[in-house]
Amino acid sequence: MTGLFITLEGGEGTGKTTQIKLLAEKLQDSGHETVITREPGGTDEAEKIRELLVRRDGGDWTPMAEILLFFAARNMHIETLIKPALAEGKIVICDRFTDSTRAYQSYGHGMELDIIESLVQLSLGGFEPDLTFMLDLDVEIGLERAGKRLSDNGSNEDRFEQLDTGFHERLRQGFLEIAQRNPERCVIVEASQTIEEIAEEIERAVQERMSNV
Ligand code: T5A
Repeated sequence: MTGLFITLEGGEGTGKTTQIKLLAEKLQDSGHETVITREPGGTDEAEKIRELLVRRDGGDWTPMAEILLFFAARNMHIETLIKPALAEGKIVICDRFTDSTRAYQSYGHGMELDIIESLVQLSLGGFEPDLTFMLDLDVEIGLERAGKRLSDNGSNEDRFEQLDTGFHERLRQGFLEIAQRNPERCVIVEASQTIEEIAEEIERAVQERMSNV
């Protein structure tokens, strides 16, 4: 028996974390063993790499060093957490995955997409999610929501949100293009709907996917 690997993707404040919790609750209520995880991070080792990425202490990684850190964390994450959980038939729901590297590091920061695709092959053996939800939202609304979430939670992560609107518009476009190129895996979700409407849409798509497996 093999499980199902679901990822939620999108720009800042699009509601990924909110929806992951709701989806996991629904799946657990209907008897599915579910694992929630996130990137960068998800395992002890990968969370240490997350620390390196989110807090620069005044220094900076070169773009290539940054990408290699994301893939080092991802390799640990899939080998020690994601694949073993899937092998036990669990549903793994991950907050961001390789599509975030494609969107942020390539569409946002300009790294060649071919380099990222080579690293997917080299470090992950081409491993991809079974199902990806791309939460699409107006950039200004997303940044406003993300800002509110940070001030409510008192987060001390400071690295990623501080980029200009043009960067976030490129990200949004990037996620949409990735979804259009991978229609068998990706579902675009209009994230300006209410939390409940989005949750229903996601749950329906997951049920449909499970009934087709
Ligand atoms: N990164 C990551 C890369 O550059 N490359 C990579 O390869 C990877 C994996 C990680 C950062 O790392 C970068 C991208 C990121 O900058 P993170 O910790 O994952 O950051 O944080 P974000 O994903 O950026 O978290 P966000 O702040 O964007 O939040 P979410 O999870 O999208 O949104 P959520 O659910 O926390 O909601 C935000 C607020 O909006 C409200 C919520 O209640 C909350 O207050 N909200 C809604 N309000 C109205 N209507 C709705 N439908 C709502 N849904 C949620």
